[in-house]
Amino acid sequence: MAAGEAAVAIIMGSVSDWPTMRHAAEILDALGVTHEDLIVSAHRTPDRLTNFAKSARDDGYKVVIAGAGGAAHLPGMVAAMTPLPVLGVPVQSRTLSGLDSLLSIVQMPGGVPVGTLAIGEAGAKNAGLMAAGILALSDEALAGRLDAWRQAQTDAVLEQPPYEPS
Ligand code: RP5
Repeated sequence: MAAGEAAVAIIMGSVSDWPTMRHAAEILDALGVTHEDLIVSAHRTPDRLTNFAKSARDDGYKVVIAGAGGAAHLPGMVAAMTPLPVLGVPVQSRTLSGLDSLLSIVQMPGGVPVGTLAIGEAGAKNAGLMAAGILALSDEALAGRLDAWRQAQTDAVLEQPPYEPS
């Protein structure tokens, strides 16, 4: 997707983050929200990070979802260089199960916000939903699709566990 066509940028520190971050992409697809998915590493591709973050608003993005694991500086560094809302997803790391990612992302200094979600798949999914919620504030059709998605989720909850015939 060319710059200017996607409402949401989903960026991640490594291709190894995609199995987590694809859950954000899937929610946005289900809600009809355009997104572009990019690998942008704070440590391995710092110039790519700077170029992305400094031009993100002019490129037409409205929300950035940033996922990273371990020493997860990506969401905070992007937030330092763009006024767009940045939603951070702590990716579950092998060594510390994502607690390192969570603390790296959530403990921003006052003045540079990153909206931090839960560790892993749930966080990525909720980042997609939150991005859609932000966009829905100025998009009635999307607000309707989001309401329908939530209603379907509610309708899918059983009132009782399914008993096995004995
Ligand atoms: C972080 O380091 C990435 O966000 C990823 O979660 C983690 C491991 O990256 P790889 O070594 O798998 O590329 O920068």
